[in-house]
Amino acid sequence: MVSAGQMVNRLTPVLRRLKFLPLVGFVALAGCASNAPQDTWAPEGPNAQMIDDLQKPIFAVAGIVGLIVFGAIAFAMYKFRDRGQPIPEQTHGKPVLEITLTIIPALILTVIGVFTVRTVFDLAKTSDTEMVINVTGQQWWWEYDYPVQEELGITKPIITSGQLVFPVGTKVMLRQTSRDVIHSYWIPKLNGKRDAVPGRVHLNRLEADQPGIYAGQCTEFCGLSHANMRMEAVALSKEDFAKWVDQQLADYQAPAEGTLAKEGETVFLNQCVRCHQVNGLKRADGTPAIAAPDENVVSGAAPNLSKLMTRNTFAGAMFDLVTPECRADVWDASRETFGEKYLAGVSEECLNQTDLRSWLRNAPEMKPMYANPALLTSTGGKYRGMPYLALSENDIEKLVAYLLTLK
Ligand code: HEC
Ligand SMILES: [Cu+2]
Repeated sequence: MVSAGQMVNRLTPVLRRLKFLPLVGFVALAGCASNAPQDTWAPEGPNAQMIDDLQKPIFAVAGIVGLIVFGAIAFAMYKFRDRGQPIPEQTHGKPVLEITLTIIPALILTVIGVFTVRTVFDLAKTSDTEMVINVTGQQWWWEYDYPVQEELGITKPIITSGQLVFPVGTKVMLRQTSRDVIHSYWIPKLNGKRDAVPGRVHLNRLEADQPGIYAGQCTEFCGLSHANMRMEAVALSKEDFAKWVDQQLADYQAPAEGTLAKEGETVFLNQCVRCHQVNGLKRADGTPAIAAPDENVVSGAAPNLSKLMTRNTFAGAMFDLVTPECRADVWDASRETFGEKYLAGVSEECLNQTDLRSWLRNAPEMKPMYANPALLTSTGGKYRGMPYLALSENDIEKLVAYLLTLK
């Protein structure tokens, strides 16, 4: 008979080894989250579907093989465990068994390989492209520029950031590159990931079946704020997309004289235009205000703010430009009303004043940009991201009023 005390003594080392089990449990439970916007197992477009159709069977095959292998190991460990018996007779060579165990995996891998290569080629297809968007990554936000495509109503180039807007049921080809280090573009519900590499253009196909906002984030470690480099792909119905294009191409509306927004425009001209472009904005002397971010920023670019208030996130889709209630309203909208709500843009009531003001007050505090401030000097005084500008609260007030007019 074993006493309870001896039992505990025998079990303790075993239990000690199992202390990570709760962690495994938590990780497993995390897989059950219902609100998982970046779920790779829930495709919502043909490319993601192709990947899903490939990965599910492979996962099953790998799972079965894994179970057989682990089962065989566990069985052998138990059956032949050390009980003080002498070392068994040593043998060498079992050709039939060895050849069989080589042929079976080779056959499995060949079948998987055929399907994989086929999918790789299908995913790489670009000959049937219906629309092109250039995607440029930089620390730590994405820029989207739409070259002229008359058949889509894009009669002038459109430049935006953070949210990639495109029509549903359209084969969109992203032409990806980077202005600094390697980033990677991934909207899990729409396609696999593809790196954005400086000096190269990588093609990536995106297509969504339904209107909606599809989330993603940079998937190649790219520095301090890598985790804050997000993206959102916004799919609109074809009619709504046409409206979005008109919205983006609409002329600049200067704020009326004597308004707070007009004063904000002056602050903007003094403080912001050296980095940020607002198409159509003119200086007091009537000359166009052209931004020259390359002199101030490491990547050589800053987001184009012409239609800032038509997006609903900012700074690499990290912060909401609208209040949580207004954003929930857009996200939860049924497929029919989604486009209408998205196109409405940011109203004064919906503006997330708190985050936008904090951003203008001290952007690097909101989004880490320098692990070590000395780096600012070593990069020749150029900024990586938006700098601290020591603006007065008064100027921030005016700027917010002005930014609200940019739609
Ligand atoms: C030295 C260049 C520089 C100056 C000057 C500057 N910014 Fe920025 N700004 C940036 C960069 C770079 C980003 C992108 C940062 C990121 O997302 O990490 C940015 C981001 C922003 C964003 C978010 C845009 C988006 O779509 O994500 C807003 C809004 C903004 N700046 C407003 C302003 C205003 C207003 C001023 C003037 C008071 C100003 N900035 C001055 C470089 C600058
Ligand atoms: Cu990145």
